[in-house]
Amino acid sequence: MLVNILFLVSLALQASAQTQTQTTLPTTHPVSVGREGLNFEPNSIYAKPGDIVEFRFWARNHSVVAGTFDRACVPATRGGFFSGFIPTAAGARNDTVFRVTINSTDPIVFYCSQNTGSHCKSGMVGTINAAEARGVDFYKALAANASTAVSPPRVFGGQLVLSPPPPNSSTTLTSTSTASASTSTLTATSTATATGTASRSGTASATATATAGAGAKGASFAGVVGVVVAALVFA
Ligand SMILES: *[C@@H]1O[C@H](CO)[C@@H](O)[C@H](O)[C@H]1NC(C)=O
Ligand SMILES: *[C@@H]1O[C@H](CO)[C@@H](O)[C@H](O)[C@H]1NC(C)=O
Ligand SMILES: *[C@@H]1O[C@H](CO)[C@@H](O)[C@H](O)[C@H]1NC(C)=O
Ligand SMILES: *[C@@H]1O[C@H](CO)[C@@H](O)[C@H](O)[C@H]1NC(C)=O
Ligand SMILES: *[C@@H]1O[C@H](CO)[C@@H](O)[C@H](O)[C@H]1NC(C)=O
Ligand SMILES: [Cu+2]
Repeated sequence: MLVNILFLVSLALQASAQTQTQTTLPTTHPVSVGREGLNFEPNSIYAKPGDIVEFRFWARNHSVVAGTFDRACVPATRGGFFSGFIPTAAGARNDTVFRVTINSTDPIVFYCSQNTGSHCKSGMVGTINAAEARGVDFYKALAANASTAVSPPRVFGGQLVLSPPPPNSSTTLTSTSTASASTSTLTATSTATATGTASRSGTASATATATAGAGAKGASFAGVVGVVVAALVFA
């Protein structure tokens, strides 16, 4: 097993004058749909209000629907979202992504409603802000008992946006980190992107940590310095 570690240090400087008591920049959470079989990756997402969960569709013909813990593979009766079906050529990622804005920290479950191949029943499900005890494995077990998956009549609850993948995205990793300035009156966010290219096939993962320490109480804020260390491990 070959292990390569890439350290990437970046400085993020943000200067702003704040008049509100709290500011938090939104983060986008990418989710691959059907990239490696019938699953969402990641399938357990934690997002704060204002963040965006961006579903990126790979080969076959998948969808994403918000459901409930009450009835697996059936759409939520309040709120929710449905991307519609996004048929995609083999080995490709569709240029169209589906973006859902997160409005609260309430748990959300979602599934793929493709019945050709029983995607939901096969475990093509995920959660956002779910508790561990009632999380993706819990929903997966419920879904395994569902007979068919239900699609809402039309796309709603998010935006289909044209967002082509970068070249050779199959070997590109992106990690996003969030840093907070630790004062009682202020929160700031710095975002860093780490990109690595795998030199051989295998699984790869990236982690990033960020720290920030700056800030002033009251009405003005000088800046935030974020130091990001990303490690890419190729197996
Ligand atoms: C994708 O799946 C949906 C639902 O099963 C179906 O209505 C649609 O025709 C499929 N599209 C293609 C191109 O296969
Ligand atoms: C992307 O999805 C659209 C449907 O939203 C479909 O018409 C198109 O053929 C797909 N593109 C690729 C490259 O698969
Ligand atoms: C699935 O169905 C079986 C048989 O009806 C039942 O014993 C089991 O408890 C169910 N599992 C879940 C997670 O609902
Ligand atoms: C958040 O609110 C927007 C605007 O009303 C809505 O389109 C979106 O579907 C909501 N997000 C969720 C996860 O329900
Ligand atoms: C992507 O990488 C492969 C080798 O891994 C190379 O042959 C191909 O030309 C690259 N494509 C682009 C668009 O850079
Ligand atoms: Cu699917």
